[in-house]
Amino acid sequence: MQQGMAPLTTKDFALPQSDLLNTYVGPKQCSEQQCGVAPQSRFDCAPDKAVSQPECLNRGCCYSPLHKSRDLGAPWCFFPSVYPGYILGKLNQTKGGENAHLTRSSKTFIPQDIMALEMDVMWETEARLHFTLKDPSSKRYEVPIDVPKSKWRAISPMYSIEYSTYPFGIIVRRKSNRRVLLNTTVAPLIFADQFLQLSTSLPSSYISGLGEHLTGLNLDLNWTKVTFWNRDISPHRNANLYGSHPFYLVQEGDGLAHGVFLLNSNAMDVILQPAPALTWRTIGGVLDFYIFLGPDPQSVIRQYLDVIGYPLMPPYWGLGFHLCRWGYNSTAVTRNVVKNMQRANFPLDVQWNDIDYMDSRRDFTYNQENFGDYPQMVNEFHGEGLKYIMILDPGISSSGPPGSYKPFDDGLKRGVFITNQTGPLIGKVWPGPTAFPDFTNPETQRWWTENIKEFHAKVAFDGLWIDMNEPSNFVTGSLDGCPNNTLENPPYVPGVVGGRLASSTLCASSSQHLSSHYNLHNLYGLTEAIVTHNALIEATGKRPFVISRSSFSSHGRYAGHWTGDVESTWEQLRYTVPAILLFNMFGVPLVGADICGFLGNTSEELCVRWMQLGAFYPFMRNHNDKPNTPQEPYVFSKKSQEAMRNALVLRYSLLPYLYTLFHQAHVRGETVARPLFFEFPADSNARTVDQQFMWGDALLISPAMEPNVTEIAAYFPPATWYSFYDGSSIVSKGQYLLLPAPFECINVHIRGGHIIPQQAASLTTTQSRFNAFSLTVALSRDGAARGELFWDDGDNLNTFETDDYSHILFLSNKNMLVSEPLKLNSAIDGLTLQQVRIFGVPSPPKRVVVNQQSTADFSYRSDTKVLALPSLSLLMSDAFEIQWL
Ligand code: MIG
Repeated sequence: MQQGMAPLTTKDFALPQSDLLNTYVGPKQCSEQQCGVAPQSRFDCAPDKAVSQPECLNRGCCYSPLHKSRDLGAPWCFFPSVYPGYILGKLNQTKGGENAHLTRSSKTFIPQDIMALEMDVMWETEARLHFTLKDPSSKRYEVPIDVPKSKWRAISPMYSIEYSTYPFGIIVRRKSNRRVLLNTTVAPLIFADQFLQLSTSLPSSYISGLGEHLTGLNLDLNWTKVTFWNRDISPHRNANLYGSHPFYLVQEGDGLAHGVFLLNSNAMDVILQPAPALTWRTIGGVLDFYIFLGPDPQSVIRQYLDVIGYPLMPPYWGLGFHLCRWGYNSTAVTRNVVKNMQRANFPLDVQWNDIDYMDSRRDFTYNQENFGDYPQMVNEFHGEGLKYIMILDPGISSSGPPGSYKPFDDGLKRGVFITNQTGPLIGKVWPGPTAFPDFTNPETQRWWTENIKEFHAKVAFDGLWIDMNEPSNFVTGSLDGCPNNTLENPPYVPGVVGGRLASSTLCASSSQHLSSHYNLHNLYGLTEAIVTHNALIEATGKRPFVISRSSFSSHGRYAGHWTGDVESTWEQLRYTVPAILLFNMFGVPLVGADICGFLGNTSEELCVRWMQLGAFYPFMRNHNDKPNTPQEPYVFSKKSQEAMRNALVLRYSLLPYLYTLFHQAHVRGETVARPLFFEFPADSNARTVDQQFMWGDALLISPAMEPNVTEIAAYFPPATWYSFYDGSSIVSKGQYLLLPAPFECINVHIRGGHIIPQQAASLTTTQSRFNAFSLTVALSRDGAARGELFWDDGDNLNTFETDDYSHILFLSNKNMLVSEPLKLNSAIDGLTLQQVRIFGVPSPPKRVVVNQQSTADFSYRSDTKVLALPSLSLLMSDAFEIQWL
């Protein structure tokens, strides 16, 4: 089909002049036929309020009540199949694609329709299509993140585009199979000042994304409303949670996938319906859509990250175990925690403190009573090879007498806070009355950086934990409430918890440097993360490590995330798997949930199972709420401690592999923890699996997440899999298997064809980074495998960008394993390879040859078919060759 120029004949009819009336369209225009829409395909014509039949007809819509229980959620008042909308003007060819004007002659039922729009369609790359709809006559707010620009249109795009002239619509197909990926003709485009809506059909019902919400990996299309408005609320179903990622990925059903991103930070709803179809409904900004054609899931993510940015490279220590709780209320208690961990032989890299360290809960202070020797404590931790992180909240105490708290006095003078009509908006958080830094203001950025540097000069923290940055507020809007205006009370309020935009946060109409809080609210956490990331670089000169509760698209370039206040329940444990996978899809691979749960008391069994799963969270932290019984690993029975220690030791042994995965995420836009369907996109059984997951392309993790289980059913996509513990193999055609789920360990399998670099565990990564390496080689059916190691000094800035790293390939084929150092630097000097395990060696070798020399130092087990070389001493920096004959 001709690119971009082929109108749809069915929809392409001219509007009669007599219909160009600037009024509502009366019911007479809705013929019976136009209202004959199946319930699942109805698009809501009354999203703003409940309407009666006459009101509905007066909107020019169809009214037809439905059986309540059968069609629960389907609208009774819905758009007819043709509803007056925008007319597409002449398409002009541009360098990057095409451009046109859209006009409408009749108004909708929403106030302030924008009657003329400009559409820009940019064929940015072969796989990425970008289109915007804007108001050409007045500049509207746009999300201030850097996105790539392409000058020329892609020469052989994977997509073709068709337009419907009236009512305007756009149809995007996958050229290879003509599949319709996007079809906005299914419902009218509405573009009013505070109500922008676009609907599309979906080519399948397997849709993932649209975070942050408590959902499975696949979203429920049964009339679900997904609301974006960053909010401090413990993870609940159907609630807008801490972050916003208006991006989805669709598995098309035959292994192909595509993604759609709406770059818009306003309060928003997305409506999912069983047609299958979806409606984007935002209350500000512009419509700025990207479509990524993959064609496989991982490529879709890379293409999304090409737009929002690839994830940062975390420091090596950041992948170790982190321990925290609210209520470590003195240095003595905090030191004791570390001592107890060490005494019980639990690896621990990073000790944390919550707001307990602060003086009157104010940022950039510490209380002399219980934290008098705070700086010394942190130095001691450093002396033991540990790192240290503490919390910062954005709210700055505003109620002390002038001269008593410099961050506020200075900030006030410098105008760094979000304002209302009278001055800084004052809300209430932990320290009492607080002002809120406006991180979009360059002066605030300088002020925040100076405060971080000054505090760092006293307390040498290594990373920062930024909480409460939705931003959270204990009062609605401000201590003085909020004014009554259209930003506080827009004509349409998305389905936010609390029913008001200001609920649990700031007044929407408060002002920030770049725009109103109404527009910028969802960016508060992101902008704080960016500034904090930059400030840490200035303070430490090292790779920054920031964990933030609130986030928005592109967050992963600057920081990681934890999933907030999860309850210590089995159900919440299970939900953390899709949560971690979704954040990997959002480009935030540095993500974890509070191990053992945050809210409420944990139980010993839950905590053990959570530690086992948590050992496979890319970011691994145990954190607990203040009133709860303790849940540090050392408080439990010997048996449980043993199980937790096993999990920690396993994770630490896998850190070279995990670190390499983070490198691949950083340079290639990959995911670290990923759903099974990313690796097996054509396997229909894998589509919905979200109680198991993979690390990279090689490890399959199958956690036990129910009480009292001794077995679990785990899915094995078609491949050869080996138990990571003993190398026994499973050849799967794509089937569920019952696995023993002993209390002592988590099920982990390695996929045939892969090689995992490992290193013996120690109590910190400071030590373990010097231990001997080992390799686990899992041969494919045809006896081949490959793997790689990225290695560098672990916390210097930009080691990849400045070429200061080592990169080694491991290849196995035809009874031979070789290493190929592609690049070496001093970080790998002196490190040795001590052990190699080769899984899937069919028969006992007669001879094993290491670098041309026969060795007798090997073992072979005929039951598991594992060949082991237990005591090599090869330099990692030297190419080696191991043969078994
Ligand atoms: O209003 O700093 O999600 O991890 O322990 C609660 C105290 C504030 C919420 C965080 C939680 C943290 C807690 N914070």
